[in-house]
Amino acid sequence: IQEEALAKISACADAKELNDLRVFYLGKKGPIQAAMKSMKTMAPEERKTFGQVSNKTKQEIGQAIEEKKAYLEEKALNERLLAEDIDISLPGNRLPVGSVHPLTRVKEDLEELFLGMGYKVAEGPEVESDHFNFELMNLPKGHPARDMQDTFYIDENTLMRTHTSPVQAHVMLEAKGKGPIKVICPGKTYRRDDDDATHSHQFMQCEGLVIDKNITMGDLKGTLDVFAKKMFGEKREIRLRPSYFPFTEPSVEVDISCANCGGKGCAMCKGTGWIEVLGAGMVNPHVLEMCGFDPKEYQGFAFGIGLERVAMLKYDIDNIRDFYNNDLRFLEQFERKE
Ligand code: FA5
Repeated sequence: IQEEALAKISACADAKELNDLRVFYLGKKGPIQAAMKSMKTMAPEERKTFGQVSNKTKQEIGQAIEEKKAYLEEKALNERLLAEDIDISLPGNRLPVGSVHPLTRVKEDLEELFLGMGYKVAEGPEVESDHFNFELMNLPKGHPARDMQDTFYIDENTLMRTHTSPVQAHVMLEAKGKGPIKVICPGKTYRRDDDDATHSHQFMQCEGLVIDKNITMGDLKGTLDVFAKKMFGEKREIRLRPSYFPFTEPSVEVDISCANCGGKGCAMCKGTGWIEVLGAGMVNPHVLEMCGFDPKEYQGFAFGIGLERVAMLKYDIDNIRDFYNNDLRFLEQFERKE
């Protein structure tokens, strides 16, 4: 039996076959067990020897099976490792990588530009109080200029901020009447405007605020000039139009020549050749006062840039909705910055 078993174990080539052999030779219905049953009728001496031989046979077959099992397992592992061999010199598969959203890109470009001019970046809440969004901006309840910014109200005193200007008030109050202040505040803003090619009910602005002694309109104009040249290149023109904002006096609206039609007039610029990108002005002395600054000692200028408008000019995009539709064909055009 042992010879036959060992020969079969040695010839066996896979784990299942080996297990069948184990069950056959070492199991209850196997030939060894059958032989051991005949021990009952043997003389005691003979039974002893027979028992010893049987046990030894069982043990040796068991051991041969274990050894073969270990050998087969190792063989299988080696074969698998060989099959999975990785050639590290082969070129890798390129994983799809997203691109930076054009609005994020414009925001980062603005941050880089103004950080380079010594500004800090400040943030404020998108859900804002009426007090900060309007009252501290010189727009008390019932002020007609509130109509300029159609508002999503949450309750009587809480709203979705309509501009980034309330961050000005947060920064000034934190400074407790002590200048200088030089900050930009980029972020999301919300208005109940009808969506069209250049208006969205949710858009982004970047506020700028400078407070110091002896700040003039010349400083504002110089700063906007640097902004326009760095963002759009030397060729793009800007124009300042007198305007009105309750929080600045005097106030201006700043337009940049339309990239789409080169100033001739098209649908994007509504035939004017110019696109309004920001509002600005000298901080109204009343705002300075309400936010803890003495207007006799300090002056300041502020501006509020519409980020979508900047991105549209920069990348020749003719519909503001493209920023918010998440169409990959649009987004893929903006490759990742190195
Ligand atoms: C303001 O929001 C002022 N807070 C800006 C300001 C700041 C003036 C500091 C003076 C001093 P205005 O409502 O004009 O101003 O908006 C500023 C810019 O936001 C606009 O020039 C435009 O580029 C952008 N904008 C306004 N409404 C929308 C809209 N619905 N969709 C897209 N962009 C918009």
